[in-house]
Amino acid sequence: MSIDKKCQGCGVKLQTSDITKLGYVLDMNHDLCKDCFNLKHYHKVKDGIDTASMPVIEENALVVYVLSVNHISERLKYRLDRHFYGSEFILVINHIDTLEQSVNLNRMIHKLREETNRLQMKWLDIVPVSAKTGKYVNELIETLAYFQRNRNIYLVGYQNSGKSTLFQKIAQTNNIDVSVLAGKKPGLTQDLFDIPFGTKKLFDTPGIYLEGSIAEYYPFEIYKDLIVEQKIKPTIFQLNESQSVIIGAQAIFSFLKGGFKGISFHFNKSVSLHRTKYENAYELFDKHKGSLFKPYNETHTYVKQTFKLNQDTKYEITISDIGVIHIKGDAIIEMYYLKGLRLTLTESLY
Ligand SMILES: Nc1nc2c(ncn2[C@@H]2O[C@H](COP(=O)(O)OP(=O)(O)OP(=O)(O)O)[C@@H](O)[C@H]2O)c(=O)[nH]1
Ligand SMILES: [Mg+2]
Repeated sequence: MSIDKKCQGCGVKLQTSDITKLGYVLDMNHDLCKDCFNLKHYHKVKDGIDTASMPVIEENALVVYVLSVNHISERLKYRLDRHFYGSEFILVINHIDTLEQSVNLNRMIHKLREETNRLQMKWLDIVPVSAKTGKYVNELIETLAYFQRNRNIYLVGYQNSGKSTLFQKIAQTNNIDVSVLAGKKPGLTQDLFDIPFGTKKLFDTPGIYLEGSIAEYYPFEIYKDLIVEQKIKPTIFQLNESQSVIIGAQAIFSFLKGGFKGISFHFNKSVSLHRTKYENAYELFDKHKGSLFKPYNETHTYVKQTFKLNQDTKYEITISDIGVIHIKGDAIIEMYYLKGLRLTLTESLY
């Protein structure tokens, strides 16, 4: 007789037959699969991303859409508010501890509200939090309790948005022990986890795959230092037309037209920012890729795109989960970046 047993770290079904497949354990007495064991005890993560889509949840739930500020430009990719039949929705903006002190959260929420009103998206509330530091988590718990109305609550969102970290924090606040693991590998959680909450339950769910993540290009040991997870002190370059900034080996930003501007780059310290003349940029990059401009992989290819930015609008160029560039129009810019890497140009929310 075989007994189904789930890994307590990620929720995958445990198995003893194939070491190369998910859920492997030496014997069924173990509670963590091989991957979660390595993560928990050695901070080692297996490469490769699970491309899961929407989690399956019951009808008439209270859905908490956990959106990291790292993914804020992707907020409308899926209309989650239409996806889960009969449910109501709360929007949680996570990772706010990574934003600069000067960011006005109220203004950001106001802009999000305006946008969602325009699109007739119905959020019961929009709550900013830091799952990591616990900031505003008590306020969120109060909001959830207020809107729960005898329903199960589900934390839903992109991979790496911080659902499991938030789940742990809420559990901890209520003195409940949970085993689910959190970490920088996108797609860590593989199945539902639950704790009692109010009259019913709170569920953590597997994240929704967001393509073009930096984790698709490098092994964990490299991409873990590129993903934004701590407060970023932006670098502001005063650029003239025809100047470029080489961003690690991931991208080249070129300011083609627009006079003289202060342009801010929000990247981890581990990503080098190298300013140069546009006419030299590509040659310089080719010459020093792999040495000055890292991490470089010779199998990677790049694409080039030009954008026209309108006057009186502040823009945000988001390069996957590694950083953002803020620039005011009007301007013409060129972006050269890893083919397939997620790159978005949106109006800035802050
Ligand atoms: N700075 C910061 N980091 C956070 C915050 N919340 C989560 N993280 C980090 O983000 C990474 C991903 O967190 P998880 O909680 O595993 O994300 P998830 O949404 O459960 O991811 P999947 O299970 O893959 O869907 C981890 O390294 C966390 O430490 C936050 O509020 N601030
Ligand atoms: Mg998770």
